[in-house]
Amino acid sequence: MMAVAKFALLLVTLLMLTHDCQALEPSSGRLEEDEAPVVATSYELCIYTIVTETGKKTGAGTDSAISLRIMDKEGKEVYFPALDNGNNDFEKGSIDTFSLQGTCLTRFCKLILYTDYTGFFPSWFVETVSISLVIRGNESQKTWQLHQWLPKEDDATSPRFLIKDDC
Ligand SMILES: [Ca+2]
Ligand SMILES: [Ca+2]
Repeated sequence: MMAVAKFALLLVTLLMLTHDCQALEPSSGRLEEDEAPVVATSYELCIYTIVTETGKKTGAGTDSAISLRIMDKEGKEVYFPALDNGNNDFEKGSIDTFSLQGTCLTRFCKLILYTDYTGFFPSWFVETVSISLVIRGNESQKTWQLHQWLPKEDDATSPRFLIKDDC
């Protein structure tokens, strides 16, 4: 009888401990509220498809080097220097597609575009930038509506980057 009582006590203690552990981890409950994220390991690389749309205004095109940084809510980021697909990119009225490899970000929400402001009439009028990637069959896609000059038209003193933060 003594052994049975001891076993019962042990069982009750274990149940209480398990309960305490759950109470100490509120974050495990929070995750369930979000849309089930596909979490990639930090060393995993993904293929990004980046599509830029250049405006049709006079001087909208550029031969400057355009670089791109995207970030997620946690501040994880991926940087693509000097986007180049082998063509004369970022010409007036054109749509350019770049396929690049980088650290997987599942829910990117911030974009920074940079220009080195070189070439003739270097200002670029960018309409949209779309970014998509697939992690284990799940696609993340976001289009930024920009519709602005980078930098401000023919103004060499204005910032040579633009930031869109939807985080
Ligand atoms: Ca231009
Ligand atoms: Ca160009």
